[in-house]
Formats: sequence, structure tokens, C-alpha cells
Amino acid sequence: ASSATAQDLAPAKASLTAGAASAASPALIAAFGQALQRERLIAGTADGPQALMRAAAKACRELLGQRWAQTQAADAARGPAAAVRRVHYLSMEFLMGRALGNALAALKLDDTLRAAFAAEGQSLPDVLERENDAALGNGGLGRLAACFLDSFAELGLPSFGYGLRYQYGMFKQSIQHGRQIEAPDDWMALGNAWEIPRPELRYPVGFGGRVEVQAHGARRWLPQEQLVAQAYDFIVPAHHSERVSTLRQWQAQALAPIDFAVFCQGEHAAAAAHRVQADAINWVLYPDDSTESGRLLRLKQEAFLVSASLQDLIARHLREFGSLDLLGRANAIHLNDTHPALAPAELMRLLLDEHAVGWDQAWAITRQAVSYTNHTLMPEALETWPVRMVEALLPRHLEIVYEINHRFLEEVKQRFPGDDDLLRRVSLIDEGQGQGDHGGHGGHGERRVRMAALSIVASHRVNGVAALHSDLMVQTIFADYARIFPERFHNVTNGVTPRRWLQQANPSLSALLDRRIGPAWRKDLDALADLRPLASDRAFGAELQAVKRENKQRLADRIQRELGVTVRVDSLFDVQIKRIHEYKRQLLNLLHVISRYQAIVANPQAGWVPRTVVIAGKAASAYVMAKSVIQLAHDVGRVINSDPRVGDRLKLVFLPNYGVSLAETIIPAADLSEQISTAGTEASGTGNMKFALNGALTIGTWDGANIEMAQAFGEANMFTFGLRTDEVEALKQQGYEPRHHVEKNPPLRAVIDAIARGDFSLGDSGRYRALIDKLLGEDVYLLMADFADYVKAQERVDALFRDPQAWAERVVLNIAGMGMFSSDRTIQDYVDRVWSVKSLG
Ligand code: T68
Repeated sequence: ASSATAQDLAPAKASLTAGAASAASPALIAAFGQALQRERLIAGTADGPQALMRAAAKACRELLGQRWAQTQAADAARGPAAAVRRVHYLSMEFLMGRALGNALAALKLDDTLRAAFAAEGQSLPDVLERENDAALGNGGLGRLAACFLDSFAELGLPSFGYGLRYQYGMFKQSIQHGRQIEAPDDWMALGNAWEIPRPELRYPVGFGGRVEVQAHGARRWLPQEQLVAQAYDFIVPAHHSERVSTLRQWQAQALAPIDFAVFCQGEHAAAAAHRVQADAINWVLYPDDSTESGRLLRLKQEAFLVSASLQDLIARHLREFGSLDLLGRANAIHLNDTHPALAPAELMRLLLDEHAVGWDQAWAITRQAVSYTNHTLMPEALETWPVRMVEALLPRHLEIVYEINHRFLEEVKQRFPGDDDLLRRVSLIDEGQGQGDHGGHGGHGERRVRMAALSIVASHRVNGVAALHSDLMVQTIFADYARIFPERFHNVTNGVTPRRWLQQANPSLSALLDRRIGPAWRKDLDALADLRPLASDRAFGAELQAVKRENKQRLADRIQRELGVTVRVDSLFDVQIKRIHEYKRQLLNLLHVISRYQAIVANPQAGWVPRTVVIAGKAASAYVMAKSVIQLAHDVGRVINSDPRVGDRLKLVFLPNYGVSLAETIIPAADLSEQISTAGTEASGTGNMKFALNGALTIGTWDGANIEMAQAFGEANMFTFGLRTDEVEALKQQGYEPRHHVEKNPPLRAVIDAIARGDFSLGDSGRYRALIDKLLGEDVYLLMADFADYVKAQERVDALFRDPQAWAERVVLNIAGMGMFSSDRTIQDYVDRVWSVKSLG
């Protein structure tokens, strides 16, 4: 990582080196004392740990606020010659989780506050537990954005994360009669001590209306609805410097006050109807898109995020540079998937219509600034919007998209004369005549704007999130664009922040690493490689096992408390936690569990390695199949866990309401990490990295970042199985017959029959009919084809687990190879390949 850009970042880092931890301590104690007093005055009999948590958060925020001001001043003083551009990371999701533990670690004040809490009769972990997760994301994409903010701070990268201030985050999941129930996640009900309202940062955002042509030909948008975006800042601290990064979240407000005349007539709700409309923008993360009004709200959210963020960027740039000329050179605008893909259209609009820049210059600036990360290969997940909807909501943006498209297609025509089919395929507009060849909701006869196409055409860089994914991206969904713009496409493999996912989640392992290889890994995760010589060190292996056991005990206690199921701490903890999705194949996991159950019942004395299978994850509220899988997990768990013939040889538990904080307690306790997506479907995965970093071995397919992990620590140290992408392709080509795989595999047959008979659903043979029909019919994700090999891999897992020393050796080699999966490395790669001035050519 000794590139020029790494050095460019160094001075910013050095100028803000962390002072001695003790220096901040008196200030924190004073601020904490005051905040606690206020908490008690206001809240009266408020619950003790809750008041302590809020007071501590406020005190930390005060200290971090000073660091924020210093960071902003340092960045603003960099001047036009700075080689590192300021990064603006636009994302509809930031899955932050809790913040207090991280802030205390960054400020090196955990011991100070531990003592202060103890004086109040409370423990640090109990207080930390009182903070609600900021669950402002769905899954991997949102959590990746949160890890990136952490690395922006750590690397001293001038940056802003931009998002929306959702009132309700990811829904709360509870389970009733084995079924998922969703409830709103009112995470700010008791306020949010972390955010800093910025009432002075307000920008107008419009919707609807029409475009007016002015005398000299200029065009101007006259929106029908006018809102205001107000900023709230959320601070993310570095751990090895006093830098902080900022997540700026927008809150929509009505521009007009209440309609006084209407109000006076007693029509109170009607007088404020426009306020509810404004509010709705911030209500929920990802409004249900199964209705037209849900989709419209989502489009409004995307446009709102983009407009406010770009106005903020332009205002800052003008303040620092005095003119727009260098905007594209000094600023990177990064699109976290296509959700903020209106950004190029909005930037063009602002430059053309509000700042009187000519088209060519505006387009050059836009292309320099914008870059885009794709997170999925599944064509049906590619975002498109009906032209009709964009026209109604954003008429001027649609004009600009048409103009971008016109110029782009002219260029393609010149370079590939006569290839009309190419023009049709790459156009930013899906004319709605094909059979949905561009995925999304295509092929319904309606014209649609292709957001990925817009993102690619307007970007100077496009990247995938793991090597395989980036390769497949240019071979499949973006093959045409890769032919037209080969130099734009790159790979940047994902990573995770070791601060949260190792240091905070697993303090015992962290302390053990410090004792054995010193603390260098905390600043540079590559130092984990120093563990390699310890792989055969028996004493170290035993210490690792002791740490794992401690973490497993904590999880076992939680399982007992929450679910009333007793699990053996010395059993193999086999874990699959992630969004429930067919391609992630939680169902394959369940099929294996059922098969094992049947084998145990048939032969109880066969020397079974005891297993605890843990599953957690949320299903999208409208995703019927995923919900059915959750129900099956509960049905199967109920039967197995209460069958006396099984005893403690096998348990299956589903932990409800999966989220960042739950992951922080589950991951350190895992022995086995299930990463079993159909090859070619999981773009990267990041949970896979968190598990390996915490000393779990992976059972996984040759997919996403599993591949790079296997390469980093040796394929022999991962349990790989299943068809690879080329084999998946070939099997589908030759005509896949799932039934054949069932017929030739009696144990699989027995599993399918048991589910179909209703063995797990109290004889209700209809409950899982749709699920079974899918498996025996299309089986899009090839569970039947991969089942036998999966079971064999699970047998290899058992065999190795019987030999604790051999298991520990593999664990050490896994951890030792995980250095490159730090998000610090990922961000350095983004700087080098995507955001640096050099990448502008
Ligand atoms: C995930 N994508 C990928 N999407 O599935 C995962 N999608 O392989 C990858 O590791 C991760 O991104 C980070 O790159 C998502 O999480 C979404 O959550 C999402 C949300 C809205 C619309 C579409």
C-alpha cells in the first residue's frame, strides 16, 4: 500500500495524531457528569443504564465535535493542488449499528467510563446494550457503507457519506407461531444522542411541475412541490488519529407553513397535508415496492438524497475554490449501486440551469466526478424506472437523460456502424418492446430508464465488489458497455472494518493476538500474517479454543434466555446469518439438517459430532418463499429439538431480529461459517470475512469473495463444495433436471418426502408444497444438484472437528490470511483505482 496516494494521505493523518488517551479523560468525565445530571433532571426516574448510555454518548459527541471541526478545517485548507479528492459517498443505506462502544474505543476512554459506570453500579456491557441499532440499511450493501465510513476516518480521507435520516430503520422481526412478523423499528423514540442538527445547512428540493423555455433558449424547471432538505451530521471517529468522518443525513421538511386559511376553517389535517407528504420521505428505509405509490416514494427518496447532497457539495466547492472549473478534479461522487444514479442528471441540471455552465464543460465535470459500484449480477435486480414516472416527478432530469442518451448513442453509432441491436441494448431507455432482456421490470411494454446504463455512461470508473463478480459483470450484464468503454471497468474487493468486527466484537481474541504477535495488527491488519508460524503451536491452539469457548458460552446463554433451548457449548456451532434469500440457500442448510436428523434417528450410536445449527436473518415483507423458509426453520427446529432420540447431538435455533449488534455476538462464537450461495450469485459477501477473522472455518461455494479468501489462506483451509460458475452454466445449458438428482440420492429423497408429507408441519402436507414444487420443478438455484457434495463437505467438517488440534491449526491459518479483507485496504484500493486524480487520465 505504499502507492503515491497512500503517501498523499499521510500528511493529513500526521497533522492530527491522537493525543495521549489520558488527556481527553478529564474533559470526558466533566461532560459526562453534566450530561448525566441533565438526563436525571429531565427524565426523573429514568432507567439507570439508559441514562448512563445517553449521558456517555453526549459526552463523547462533545469531544468528537471538536475533532470534527479540526478535521473540516484541515480538509478545507488543502487547497486546489491536493492530489486526493474529497470523496462524496452517496448511499441510500448506512447500516451503522451501535456507536457508543466504537466511540469509546476510538477515544481510548473505555476504561474511564467503565469506572464511571461502576461507580453508578452498572457494567459497561449492560450500558452499551441500551443503545438502539441505527439499522438504516437492508444488508451487505448498507453495512459496507458503514465500514467504509470507519475506514475513511482511519485513513484520513477527506470525505462525506451522504444518506437519508430514516425515522424507522429496517423493520423489527419477531416470530409468532414460527412465522415472521414485521413491526416498525422506532429507533429514535428516545432521541439520538449522536446526531448534530445543522439547521444552517438547508437546500430546496423540487418535484413535479414543468420545464420552462426562456427567451435565450435556456431551460428552467418550475417544480410544483417544493421541499427543504436539512442536514443532520453523524460523526465517525478514527482510532489512530483525531480525524473523524461525517455521515450527513438529510431530513425533508415542508417549505410552506401550514395553510392558515384552511386551518382557521377547522380543517387542521388538510392545512398540513403537504407536511405529511414531506415527512413521508423520511419515514422508512425501502418502502414496499409492490405498489405504485411505494415505488413513487422510493424514487422521491432517491432524488431527494441526490439533490441535497450535490447542492451541498457545490456550495462547499464554491466556498473553497471560488469557481466551478475544478469541481470534477477536486471531488469524487460515488454511487453505492444505482440507487443514487440520478446524481449525474441532477449534477448536470445544477451546472447547466443554476450555474450557467455549457453542456460540454458540465459533462466533462460530471464524468470526472462520478463513479459507480455494482453489487449484484442478478438481472431482475437491476433498477429501472418508468419514463412516465420520471417525467411526472423530474421532468427536467428526464430531458437531460434523453440528451445524455442521444449523445451517447451517436458515439456508439460512429464506433459500431450498422449495429442497431447494440444501440437498442445499450440505450439508457428500455423501449419496452423486448422480453425484459435488460432485466428489472422490462418487457411490459412500458418505456423505462435504465439506471445502471446511466451510471456507467456518466462514470469514469465502474467496479464490482469481488474478483469473480467483476469478471462476470463484464462478461454478462455489462458486456456491451465493457466493449464500448473497456478502460472504465475495475475490481475493488470488499472488506470489513477490523475495529468493529474484531476489536469490539471479540475483545478476548484481540487480547490474545496482542499477547502473541503484538498490537501491530490493530493499525495494519496485514500483520495478522505473523500468526502463521503459530499454526502448529499447541499452546496457542488451546488458548484460541478457550477464547472460542468463552464466546460460545455467551451465545449459548443468549439462546437459552431468548429461546429456552439448551445447547452444548462443546458442540460445533454451525452458523448462517444473512438476509433470507433463495440464492443464499438457507434451504440447502435446512435440507442438510433434516438429513442429519434422519441419520441420527436411524443410527443414534454412530459417534455423531454434536452440532448446534444457528440461523438468523430477515425476509423482505413481500417475499413469500423467503418467509416460508423461516417457517420451515422453526418447524424443523421444533421437531428436532424436542426429539428424545436426538438428545444433544443436534439442535437447530433461529435467532430473531438479526442485525449488526446480534451479529457482533454471534460471529465470535461460530465454529463454522455457512457461505453456500449458488456459484455466480453472491457478488461478494462480507459476513464470510467477519467469520474467518473471528476464527470460524468456512463451508462455502466457489462464489464471491469466498474465492479470494480461499486463495489468501489456502484452499485446503476452507471446506469448498458445489458446482462452479462454468459448471452451473453448462448444466443449465444442457437442461437441468432436479428430479434426477433426487432419484439417485435416497437420503435426499427421504428429506424431500418428509417435508412434503408434513412431518415437520403437524401433518399439514400443503404448507411447503410451493417450496417443494419449486425444488423439483425449476430449482433455479440448483439445491438438488449441489446437495450431495454439500453433505460430503459437512462430513469433512465433522472429521476435522473430531481433531481439535488440527481444527485449531486451520483456524490460525484462516485468521493469518485475512489481512487483505480489512476495509482499510478496500478504501486504499478505491483511492488508487477509482477516486485518485490519476484515474482521470
Ligand atoms: C450485497 N447487496 C451483495 N443489496 O448481495 C453482497 N439491493 O454480495 C455484497 O457483499 C454486498 O452487497 C456489499 O457489496 C445488497 O446488500 C441490497 O441490500 C439492496 C438494497 C436495495 C436494493 C437492492
